[in-house]
Amino acid sequence: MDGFHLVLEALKLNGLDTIYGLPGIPITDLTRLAQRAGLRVISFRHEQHAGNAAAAAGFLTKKPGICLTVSAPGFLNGLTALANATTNCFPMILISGSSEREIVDLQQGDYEEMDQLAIAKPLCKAAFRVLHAQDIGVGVARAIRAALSGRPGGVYLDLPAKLFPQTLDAHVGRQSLVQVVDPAPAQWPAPESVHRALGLLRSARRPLIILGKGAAYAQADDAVRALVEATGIPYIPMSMAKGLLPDTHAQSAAAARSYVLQEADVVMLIGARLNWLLSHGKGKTWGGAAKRFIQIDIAPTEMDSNVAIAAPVVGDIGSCVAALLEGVGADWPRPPAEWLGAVQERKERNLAKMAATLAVNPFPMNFHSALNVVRNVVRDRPDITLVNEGANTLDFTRSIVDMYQPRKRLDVGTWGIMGIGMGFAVAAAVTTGKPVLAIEGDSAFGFCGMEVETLCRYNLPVCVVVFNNNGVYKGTDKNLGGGADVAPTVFVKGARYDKMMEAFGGAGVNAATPGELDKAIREAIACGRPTLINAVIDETAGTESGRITNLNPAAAKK
Ligand code: ADP
Ligand code: TZD
Repeated sequence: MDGFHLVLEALKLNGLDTIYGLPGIPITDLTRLAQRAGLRVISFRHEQHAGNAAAAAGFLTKKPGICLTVSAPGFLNGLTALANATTNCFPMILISGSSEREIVDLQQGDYEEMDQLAIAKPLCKAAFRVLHAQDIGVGVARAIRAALSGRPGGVYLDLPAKLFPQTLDAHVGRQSLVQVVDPAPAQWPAPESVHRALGLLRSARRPLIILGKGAAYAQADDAVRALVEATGIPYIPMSMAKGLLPDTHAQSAAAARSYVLQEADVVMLIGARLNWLLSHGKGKTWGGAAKRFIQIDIAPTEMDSNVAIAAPVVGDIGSCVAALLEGVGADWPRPPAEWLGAVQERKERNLAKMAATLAVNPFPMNFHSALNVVRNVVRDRPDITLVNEGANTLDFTRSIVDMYQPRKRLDVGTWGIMGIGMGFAVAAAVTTGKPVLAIEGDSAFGFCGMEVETLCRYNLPVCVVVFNNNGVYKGTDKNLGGGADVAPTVFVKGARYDKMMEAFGGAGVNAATPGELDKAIREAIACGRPTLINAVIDETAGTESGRITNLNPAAAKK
């Protein structure tokens, strides 16, 4: 048994049956042999998108997604995805071939020479190198455990070219493989931490629950819902936790988000960090007043990272929520009626405002009129996965399009990274076998657009909608120097992104009205053929940086 087969058998033994990658020296044969061994190999046009697919597959399945690349440049292309996965707490393993250790370490100039292990280390949870065939089983096992246990994240596995032709007696080889037992063991919270949290929650006058993508990842959907419902506490979902409970749930306070963040006195975070997306738990967003926080998280060091956490509950979300539920029981007091009434009033007012905005039908379309179509499609097909990136396209989609099922929304996540769209869409289609709708800003799409060929090659049921407003944020900026070049944020006007999909045999549609957009999306979903819809959006619509204009240094502003 040679190194190639040992790697593949180690993956298979652990139920890892799909490789997202891009072939070349020294892993070309690994991709071929993988297909022969019955693994699914999804080959991309650029490693970053293969890596993004692996990361999304990890989030969706709770098994590490596998990305396979060649050495140095391919490895570096995959590294952005590995770092992004780690930042988002998605489990993935980047496996890269590497060149001769002896030559790399003496810097003698090998083909694609690079000390990949050293470079990967600070950007992921763990990094391993296997030098001997008999260690492949252990290497893969360690990578799986590192990716899945505790806070999930990215792992790098370095496989030098010399490893693959090494052979072991087949029997010895098979015995060297490790089937990982319980890679993400349940971590029960300490009873006193549960007691402390319940005491604080009970004392609240204006309690709030925030669900994060950690809660979505944990796949403890029924328990999370039961806890929310048993306490009667209003909740808001972070972006990728949308649909964990249906966005139309009576207790959702998403439409009154600013109000509840400002007014709440006790906030229970379930799998959400107090990072920039929650204004670090302080300041104006939080009403300027100190809140008392309960935080449920598997990472003990997450506590107090921004503000004091009054009641940390450390453990996996399934176990923590189950323990809290037990303490809540059937006679838990409803939150004060005054609080629930105030939240409800704000919510109704904002929903009415939104309905009025969505009812306007301007020409050209704006974000709202186009997204009203998407909103209705997802309402009718709640099982589709919605992938979303851009600035305005992201922010408006998040607030306008309701989600109804867990883990059906994938987006730019913790970094706000552009270019995840096509990789995430491929992973969603491959892992769910259901249609995918990717709502993409025209700039965002440009980071990964070549992967439409991948969609066509594997005939994946992905409908990409490019919100084309002729530029980054919008298409109306002027060159401040007055020269002939367009402004840095402006693209070719009136571009036809739909033609890109047609070039590879998929369907391309240009949609200028909500009616055309609705028809095109529904047809794409019904027939399951890769489709790209160029949605023509008013180039004056949108604001700079979408909702995070405040993070944009003012110096460059006109
Ligand atoms: P969001 O962006 O939705 O606010 P974050 O990515 O900031 O969410 O936070 C996710 C949190 O969930 C991380 O702190 C991570 O440690 C935690 N987490 C991930 N998986 C689990 C799990 N199974 N159990 C408990 N906590 C988890
Ligand atoms: N590069 C990377 C990898 N990630 C980024 N987030 C950016 C650059 C900066 N950036 C944003 O934060 S949003 C965005 C960029 C380039 C694109 C916004 O334009 P869009 O969306 O066309 O995708 P809207 O809807 O027109 O705003």
